Amino acid sequence: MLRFLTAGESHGPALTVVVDGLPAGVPVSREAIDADLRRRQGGYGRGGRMQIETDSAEITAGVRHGLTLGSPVSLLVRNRDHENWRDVMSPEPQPDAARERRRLRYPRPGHADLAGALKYGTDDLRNVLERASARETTARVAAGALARSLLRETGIEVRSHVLRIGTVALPATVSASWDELSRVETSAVRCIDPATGDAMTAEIDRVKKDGDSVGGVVEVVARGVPPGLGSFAQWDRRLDGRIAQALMSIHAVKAVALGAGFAGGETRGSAFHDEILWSAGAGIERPTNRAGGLEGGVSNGQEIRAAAVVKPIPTLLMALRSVDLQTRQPQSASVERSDTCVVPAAGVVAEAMLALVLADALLEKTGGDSLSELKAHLEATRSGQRALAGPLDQR
Ligand code: EPS
Repeated sequence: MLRFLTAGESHGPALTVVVDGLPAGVPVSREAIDADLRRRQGGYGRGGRMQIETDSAEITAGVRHGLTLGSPVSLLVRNRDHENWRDVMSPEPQPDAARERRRLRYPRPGHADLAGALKYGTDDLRNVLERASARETTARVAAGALARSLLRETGIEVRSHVLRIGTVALPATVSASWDELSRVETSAVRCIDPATGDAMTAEIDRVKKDGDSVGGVVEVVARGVPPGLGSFAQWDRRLDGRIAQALMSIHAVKAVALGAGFAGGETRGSAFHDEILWSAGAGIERPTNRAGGLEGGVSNGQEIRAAAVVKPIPTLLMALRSVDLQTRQPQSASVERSDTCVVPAAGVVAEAMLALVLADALLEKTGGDSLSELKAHLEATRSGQRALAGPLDQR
């Protein structure tokens, strides 16, 4: 229902995203998009590039007087750094010197360099890494801000926080409450606990001093999600699978867990599943949420909770062993200016991806060409659900 495509190279002129399928009447503000772009640029451990960029989205289609028209929305974020790469990244033919100046021949273990070179049959890794770069997530966050705006209109909100950076983690028993999650906006590492946050920044400092990089784990949480999004009727309609794919598609993500995730493999059923209670005043209630708001591939009305493991980024000052693709001789991997840790930023990207998946699933459930039509359909759904499972006085 809601589709988006991004385009753009890391040091090219701009990133572009086209979002198709938003109903008419959704509020869109450049300030709100830019606020999310700013959050993605932040986080302790970023490198020099973020000092150059001040990401800001130009709205080039699909919005009139602050509201979507129902037509595709197109956003453009210019790369300021492109000024320094004009000839290297020029779409026009250039003298060989421009290509040679920033040619990369020594693939970085863990990056797309080698797999991309073999895929496209090139020994100039620049042609691969420019698009494989996590710079692309800028466009996803811009698209996510549109999805978030639609969701906000229906009472659905998405937040994220950092569970772990390297060896420093929140205790596994801590489940961040919705209010605690709002605190992370003032934390350099987007951690709910200031002491753990300080230990995380110290970990990043240590790693940076060694010329190394460090990964971590983020959790993304959505509340206000109505029951019944997604479907168990077909494998590819399951909301759990769609969320996992969206999060796994984020650069550097190596594992995704929904709710208690991997603990499900080591816990008995009686201690794992979330019991179903009912009271006249509150209707159906769930005392726990180990399922992460998803049962049978369908949202169950609880908070949706998903965690993603972000590997350490592959560009290391302390370069790993690699091979010169031209001479086949051993060679240390290429070193580009880079970040030490992108885990806090990955949380903001995860929010965008979750918002896009939820907006898609919501539109699938409600339909509606305009926001008011969507809201009316959603209210009819909610009222049916209250009659089935809500408090007695709402039947
Ligand atoms: C990235 C390398 C670095 C990061 C970049 C991702 O960029 P540069 O090569 O220009 O220093 O800063 O991330 C971003 C530009 C961004 O906006 O997040 C890479 O190779 O993946």
